[in-house]
Amino acid sequence: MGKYWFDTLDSFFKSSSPQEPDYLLGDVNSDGRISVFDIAAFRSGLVSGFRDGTASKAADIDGNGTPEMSDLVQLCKFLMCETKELGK
Ligand SMILES: [Ca+2]
Ligand SMILES: [Ca+2]
Repeated sequence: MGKYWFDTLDSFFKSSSPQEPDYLLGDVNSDGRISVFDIAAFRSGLVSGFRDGTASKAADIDGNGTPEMSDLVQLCKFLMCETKELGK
């Protein structure tokens, strides 16, 4: 394939790829992974407010728009391997 097709396909895949969220669901402290530290960050977020909008979105496990106790319970269950996926 020539450069034309490469450019055409390249722009096609770039334009059609779904928009990646700028946060990882459950990664409340934004360190790139889901761990027990996120539970601590979640608890302090519930008590005194989340650090920023990204932390708040990462904490909203069930996606209902509000990080709340039920989201924290889901995160705890995920970390204890009681559930395999978050947000399902
Ligand atoms: Ca984390
Ligand atoms: Ca929620």
